[in-house]
Amino acid sequence: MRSSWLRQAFILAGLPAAALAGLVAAGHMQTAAQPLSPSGPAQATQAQVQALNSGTLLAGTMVLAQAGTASANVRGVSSATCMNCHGSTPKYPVLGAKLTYEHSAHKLNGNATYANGGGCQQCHTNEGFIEWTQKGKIDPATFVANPSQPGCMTCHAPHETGTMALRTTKPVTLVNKEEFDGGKGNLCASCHQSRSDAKAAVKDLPAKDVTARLGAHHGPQADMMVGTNAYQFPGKTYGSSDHYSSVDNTCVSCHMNLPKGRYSLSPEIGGHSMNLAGEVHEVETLNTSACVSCHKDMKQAPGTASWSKFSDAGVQWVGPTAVFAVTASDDYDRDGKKEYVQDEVQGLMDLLVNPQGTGAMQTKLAMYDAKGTYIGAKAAAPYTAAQVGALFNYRYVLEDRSRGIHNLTYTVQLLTDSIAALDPAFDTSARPK
Ligand code: HEC
Ligand code: HEC
Ligand code: HEC
Ligand code: HEC
Ligand code: HEC
Ligand code: HEC
Ligand SMILES: [Ca+2]
Repeated sequence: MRSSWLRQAFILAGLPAAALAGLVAAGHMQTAAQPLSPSGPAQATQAQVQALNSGTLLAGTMVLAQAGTASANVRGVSSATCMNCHGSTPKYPVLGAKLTYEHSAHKLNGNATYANGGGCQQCHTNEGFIEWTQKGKIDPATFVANPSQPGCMTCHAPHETGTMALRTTKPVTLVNKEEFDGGKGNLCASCHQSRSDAKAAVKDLPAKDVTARLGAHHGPQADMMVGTNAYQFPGKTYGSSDHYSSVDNTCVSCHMNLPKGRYSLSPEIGGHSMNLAGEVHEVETLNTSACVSCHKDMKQAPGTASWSKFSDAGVQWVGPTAVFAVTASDDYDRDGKKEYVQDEVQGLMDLLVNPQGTGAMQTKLAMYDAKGTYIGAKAAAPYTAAQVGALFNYRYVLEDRSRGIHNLTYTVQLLTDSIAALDPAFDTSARPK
């Protein structure tokens, strides 16, 4: 171990030296070419502090170094600073945040090793995202040698800043050049955005080019919230509902709000789980705590429809799962009943593709088979832009995954127009203005 002073700082900070040794061995920490090695009381000179701050040394010691600038007494200050997060009465609830994070897809899905390189690392790996925030781009020709899932250090930079401030909250320019500016939700939008510009992707195309991958990619939530970058049919006007403009910090306020009260707090919903749905003592529970500040009577209700979700083959259906009990103001899917908003949206989705095989994209066009497998690229005849657009919109809503909650107006408009493009007999009178 070259930097024995570091070991000393960790010991002083009450952290086991073994933890440090493990990190250095794992390559998480860089040691300087000329390590600082004060013997006796820990002292840092101005030059040493500059070396630390230049980033050539272990990031975790910067806090310590900055503090050291004033007093040059690393010992006292460093342990106090570390205690803000690692002490027994920490200023920041690091351990609690970690508990809920254990239930997040960020931790659990494990695509960091798969979606690495080719530009994928920007959103799928901790290392790639940090590189992107620092350089404004990543080199798609490189890949991360030991990639890790998005984690604490992806969204925060505690060892650089000494606080749990977010690594970025800059407004995000979406792929179609529209801006997403949703406060702290800008962090989320940096990754949860479409990777494809609908205007460029949707045109008359030979069937072989209408592949299983044509579309927005898995997380177009930022585009959906703004109400942009789906295929907008010529001659139609599109609008948005209020969540993007009225919910401060957008994504963060709804997804990370903590339920309150005895027995309601659960690591599966709210906080760093980022889930709005989970199980609380084996009961399927929606996190309505995120909604009640505005919709004061928000409740959950059993869902009636199975929920279509992306699968590698095409679509699969799960559920029915619980829905937010907000009755729609119209019968959007024209089945004669005004249902809860998410059930109406699912009804519209099922008019395009459903498990009975009677959806417009299964009968009017042979894009999906009865099982929900995508077969569209095998057709003989080419597709028109309107047909490709309907497919784009179907996938955009499917991958948004909120069944209308992010932006009900835009969602219903897109689906209504897409169904009507394939089935001119469809009654569009419930389309929101
Ligand atoms: C701009 C950010 C971004 C880039 C670049 C990106 N992804 Fe993703 N990807 C996401 C987000 C966000 C999700 C999760 C979306 C959700 O769950 O709604 C996701 C989800 C996935 C999933 C999981 C799907 C599932 O439901 O299991 C796979 C697989 C995936 N991406 C592969 C890739 C590959 C391969 C690449 C590179 C070719 C890539 N991604 C590039 C943001 C990105
Ligand atoms: C995907 C991004 C993301 C990841 C990963 C993440 N956080 Fe956070 N964290 C946030 C956001 C957003 C907030 C809310 C910030 C705010 O309101 O200022 C937050 C807030 C916090 C806070 C409260 C800060 C305060 O000022 O009270 C703590 C503590 C925290 N996170 C710890 C962690 C820990 C520990 C991990 C890893 C287990 C982690 N975070 C992983 C995004 C993330
Ligand atoms: C602003 C909060 C904050 C401060 C201050 C802070 N840390 Fe951390 N530290 C974290 C978070 C968050 C993690 C990740 C938690 C986890 O994964 O369990 C972490 C993790 C660690 C780890 C485990 C290795 C790793 O990277 O996950 C070590 C060791 C550590 N910190 C040492 C220190 C030392 C030494 C100091 C003082 C010089 C310090 N920390 C100051 C927030 C902080
Ligand atoms: C570094 C990029 C990145 C950031 C920043 C990020 N996410 Fe994610 N998010 C992902 C990826 C990638 C996945 C899918 C995980 C996987 O496949 O490995 C995901 C998954 C999710 C899921 C679970 C979806 C599912 O399939 O169950 C939710 C919910 C989510 N993110 C919300 C948020 C929120 C809210 C924020 C901001 C506080 C945020 N994310 C910030 C990349 C990111
Ligand atoms: C008005 C509250 C609200 C806002 C704001 C919001 N979401 Fe959501 N989001 C929801 C609801 C509700 C769902 C559906 C959850 C369910 O029914 O399981 C959802 C679903 C999701 C999912 C799929 C989760 C899953 O388990 O399948 C992801 C990922 C997601 N949102 C990310 C985001 C991102 C990123 C932003 C900001 C760009 C955002 N959300 C803004 C309420 C919100
Ligand atoms: C900051 C305030 C705010 C929060 C938080 C919020 N909403 Fe809303 N929501 C609104 C406003 C404003 C509207 C538009 C006015 C209206 O239709 O009531 C709206 C509309 C809706 C609609 C559409 C109603 C319709 O038929 O047009 C649904 C559904 C909805 N919200 C669900 C939710 C859910 C679920 C959550 C929590 C996950 C949530 N909202 C959180 C402010 C909020
Ligand atoms: Ca209906």
